[in-house]
Amino acid sequence: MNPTSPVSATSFDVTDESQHAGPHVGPMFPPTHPVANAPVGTPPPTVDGFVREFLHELTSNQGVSLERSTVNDQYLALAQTVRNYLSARWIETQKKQRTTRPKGVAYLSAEYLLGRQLGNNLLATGLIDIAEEAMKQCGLDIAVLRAQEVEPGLGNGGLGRLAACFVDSLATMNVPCIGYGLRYEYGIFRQTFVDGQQVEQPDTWLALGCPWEFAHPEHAIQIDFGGTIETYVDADGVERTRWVPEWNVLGIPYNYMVPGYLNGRVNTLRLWSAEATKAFDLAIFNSGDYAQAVRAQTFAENITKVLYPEDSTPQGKELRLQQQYFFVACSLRDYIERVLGPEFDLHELDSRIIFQLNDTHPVIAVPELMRILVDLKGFDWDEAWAVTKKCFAYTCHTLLPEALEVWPVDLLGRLLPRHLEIIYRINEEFLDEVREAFPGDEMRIRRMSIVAEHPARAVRMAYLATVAGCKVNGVAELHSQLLRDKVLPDFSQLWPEKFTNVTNGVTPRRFLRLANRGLSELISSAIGTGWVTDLERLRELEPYAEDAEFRSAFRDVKTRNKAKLNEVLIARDGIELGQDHMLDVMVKRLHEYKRQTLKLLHIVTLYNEIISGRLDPKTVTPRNFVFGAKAAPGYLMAKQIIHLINAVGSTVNADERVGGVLKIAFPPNYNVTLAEKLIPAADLSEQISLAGMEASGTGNMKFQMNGALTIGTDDGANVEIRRLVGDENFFLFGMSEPEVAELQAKGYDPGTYYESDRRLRGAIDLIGSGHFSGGDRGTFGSIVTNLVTVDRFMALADYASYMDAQERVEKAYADTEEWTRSAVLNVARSGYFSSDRSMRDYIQRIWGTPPAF
Ligand code: 26W
Repeated sequence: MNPTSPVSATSFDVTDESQHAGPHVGPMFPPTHPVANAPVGTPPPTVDGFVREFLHELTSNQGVSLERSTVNDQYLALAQTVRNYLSARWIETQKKQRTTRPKGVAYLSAEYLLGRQLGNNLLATGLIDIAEEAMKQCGLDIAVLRAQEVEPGLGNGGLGRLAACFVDSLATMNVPCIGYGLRYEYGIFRQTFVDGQQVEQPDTWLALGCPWEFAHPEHAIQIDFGGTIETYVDADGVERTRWVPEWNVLGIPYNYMVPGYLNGRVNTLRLWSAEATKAFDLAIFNSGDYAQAVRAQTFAENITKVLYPEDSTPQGKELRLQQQYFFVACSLRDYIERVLGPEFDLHELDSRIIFQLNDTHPVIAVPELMRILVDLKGFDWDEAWAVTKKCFAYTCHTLLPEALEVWPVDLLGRLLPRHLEIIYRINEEFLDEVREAFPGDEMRIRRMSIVAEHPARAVRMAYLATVAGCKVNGVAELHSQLLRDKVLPDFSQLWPEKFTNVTNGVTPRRFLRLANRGLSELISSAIGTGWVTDLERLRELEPYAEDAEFRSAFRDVKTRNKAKLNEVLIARDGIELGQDHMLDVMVKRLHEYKRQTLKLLHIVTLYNEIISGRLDPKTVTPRNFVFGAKAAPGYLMAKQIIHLINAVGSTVNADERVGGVLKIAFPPNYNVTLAEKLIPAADLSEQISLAGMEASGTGNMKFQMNGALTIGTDDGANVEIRRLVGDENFFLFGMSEPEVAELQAKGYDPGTYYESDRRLRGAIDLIGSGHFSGGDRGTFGSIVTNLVTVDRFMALADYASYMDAQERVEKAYADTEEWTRSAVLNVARSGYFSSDRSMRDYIQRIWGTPPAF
């Protein structure tokens, strides 16, 4: 035991979630009684009071009695009850804000991958125990009600989940923030497998009703598109430009509450939904062609119909540009006209707001603000530009060249003619500045132009964001460095002070406190509950790594989390994992740069060595390999890799020679809800992208926080994770980024690795032989050919080193006590990866927003 904070053995006795329901269990988290921060006059919530409110909601909102109610009725009534507690605090927050008028952050993001809301909102209000007991008194199991919620999957992956973590942290830190985005009617597709192949189903997340949104159709905003521009002379004799648009739609705001953790603050997330304007209705009445007019109405509503499921290769689709302009135009108008109001002097705009651009998706906001100031508010150009430059900051989330958005000039000109004209002028003046700094360097001018000439004229949105933004940041140290040196080198040379780094983080409320109740309680029993809002305090766990009793309790938590995961996978997909196996998890979008194939090569090698008699399965560490990944529907190679994972899975799982020591599971439809089950159960976290490709990664942080050890390359935030946990608590492998660059420069030939490594060749040949495809060599032929001849992301070059690292993993795992020691240290050193710290960095380095009401 650590002498400074003696903890009795029994206090490590971590019980199962369901056993914590009763009132007898002392609250580990004195969910500081919600009344502590409730608005004045709010009665203290009691179990009885909660039951009454719940039953009231059930009858008045759902119109059913408890006896006749469905699980959906019960879920909606419970959500409504919680929402009532929150909305009082929400109104209070807004009231205070209207009086103090602090500077705030407007986070502009096309994606928010929120995950389920009920659990999070219960946690934030301190109502978990009361609600649990209240439901019990009604004869209901709150876990069943929580499982009824369909998560709002309004994002693709890392970027959207990051936005959700950031708004959670800002609310918890008492920073005024409004999140703006799109309310897609269909979020990220639901993934199913048919014969091992991905089939996409629509995500009908709104079908059973969403109790968390507040629609405000009365605050609709009209957004224009198309048409032409004209010049005219205003009353003062000044020549001005005006946009004469051709068509328009309405933006309807839907508000969502973003509660801080037990602090009484509730910020707002405002998502926009597109509807047809009255003009369409009129057209329907006046038109001889009724059907055509109704089609026109549907056309308007298409804008927010569906989230584009591509998460790295922009398709340049017109509808996507419509989405982007639609949501930022709504958001700017909303902030300027509704939040600030007509009296506000827009010369001072930067004293009240900073618009943070979450990647390039909202960058069309830059010319939109210029248009508002110049065309609508009568600013002269220089004045408007001076304001605009102070109000935007840009975060880049990628390094893949194909992920950098460009919009063809003809498309932009057709949809937003005035904006294109404004972009041209921004570019002209910017290039003058470059000419002045680098006289006679025409190559540089061409390289830096916001408007690319080849292959077709197009606007480079990252350049526009860099020119307009007061700051540009990458999302991990290595990424920010590469952003400066490789993606935007000319810009960082011109404006070195513009560039900065903010390493990503994740919210410990959702990903530790809520997802891993067992570990949370163990931690709190040792160091108290302060870590939930001050994650660096996890450091105080370090001495407990040396404490055998603590380690044993820590292992018990893992074991229980694995058992829970088993239950979930059996119920959800009929998947049974091996008992007492190491849990090795790779969950993330399917992309070649992330190298799911490298993971497969490891598995297929082990399998091949076993069935060829070279490896005795009894000497292999029993392992469950769990994958979770969605492929963009149009990304064929990614879909084939999914097919291959499933094929390898069914073959290996069924092969008796393996004796069950290798088990492969690929539950479909990986999402936030499943992540919350998988991550707390994991022993090993796979973060194996080619160095220099993964901007940051955030799954890596969630695994570390939950006590998994990482096997990973020196890429993205892995670099910082390894530095913090120490080499001895991290399985590093593979080339470093400079080594990758060097190999690329000298010419990479995957064939040489294939030829010279027997095990590698064996694994690849086994796939090529049709062993996993009923003897058909064609099925996975293109994966094999691609690996052996192209291998853009150098899986073969890192294979040997990866296999080595996996052997180190096996050895380390065999020493249970040492492994647990490492796992505890991983948790203790994960404090830096709280999104609260990321937010502090944004505040200090970019926003200058003092946390205030
Ligand atoms: C279709 C165009 C497009 C292009 C890029 C859509 C989406 C993107 C995103 C920038 C991809 C993305 O989600 N990037 C991830 O952002 C995370 C949060 O910063 C990082 O942790 C991941 O490393 C990065 O891949």
